Amino acid sequence: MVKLISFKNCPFVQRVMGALVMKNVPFEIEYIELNNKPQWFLDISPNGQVPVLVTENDTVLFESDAIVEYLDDKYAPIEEVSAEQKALDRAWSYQASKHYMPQCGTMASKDKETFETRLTNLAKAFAKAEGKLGDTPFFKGDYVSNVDIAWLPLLHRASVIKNHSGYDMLDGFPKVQKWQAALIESGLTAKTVPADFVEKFSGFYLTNTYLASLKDNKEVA
Ligand SMILES: N[C@@H](CCC(=O)N[C@@H](CS)C(=O)NCC(=O)O)C(=O)O
Repeated sequence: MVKLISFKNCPFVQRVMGALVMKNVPFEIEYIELNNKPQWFLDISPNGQVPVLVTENDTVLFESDAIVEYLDDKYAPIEEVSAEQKALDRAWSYQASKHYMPQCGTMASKDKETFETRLTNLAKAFAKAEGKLGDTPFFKGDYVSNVDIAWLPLLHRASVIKNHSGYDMLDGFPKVQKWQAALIESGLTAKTVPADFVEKFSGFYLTNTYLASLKDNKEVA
C-alpha cells in the first residue's frame, strides 16, 4: 500500500489526499510535526517538505504536482482528456496551488491592515476562477475533476474561517461560493483532512491573529 507522509494543516497534502480518495487508492498516512521533523523523514525526503508519497516499490516521491501526476499515470485518471485539455487542467490547478502559501500567510496575519493587503492578492485568484466558472456545480461539469481537487484546500480553508470567524474570503465571488458549497456537500473536504483538522487549524490560524479577534467578537456578540 502507498504511504503518505503528512502534516495536519498542509494544503499540499490535502490536494494529494483528494487525488487518492477520488481514485479510491488505498493509502496509509503518517503525520509528522514540521517544527520537529523526525530523522527518518529528513533521511528520505529530498526537500524536507510534506507531502511525501512512498510508493508500493518503496520509491520516495516528493513535490505535490509530481505526486498528483504520478497518481494519474499509475492509477486510472478521473477522466480521459486530450493533451490540450490536460495542459489547461494543470494550468487551472496551478492557479490554485500557487496561492496555498499566500492563503496561509493571509490567515496568519496579525493585524487588519496586513490581512487586507494580503487578501487583495489572494482575491485575484478567486476573481480568475469567478470569471471562468459556468453554471455547473464543479469546475468542469457535474463531476469532481483534478482542477476541483487542486482548489479544494483553498475553498475548504475559506469555509472553516467563515464558520469560525464570520469572515468570508469569498465575499463578492458568488460562483466560487457555490463551488465551495458543492465541494463541501460532496464530502471530499471531510475525507481529505484528519478528524481533528478544525482544532489544529484553529490553534494556528484562529489564535493570536486578526481573524482570531473577529472570532472572539463573534463569540461575545
Ligand atoms: N512545493 C512543495 C511545497 C510543500 C510545502 O510547502 N510543504 C510545507 C507544509 S504545507 C512543508 O513541508 N514545510 C516545511 C519546510 O518547508 O521545511 C509541494 O508542492 O509539495
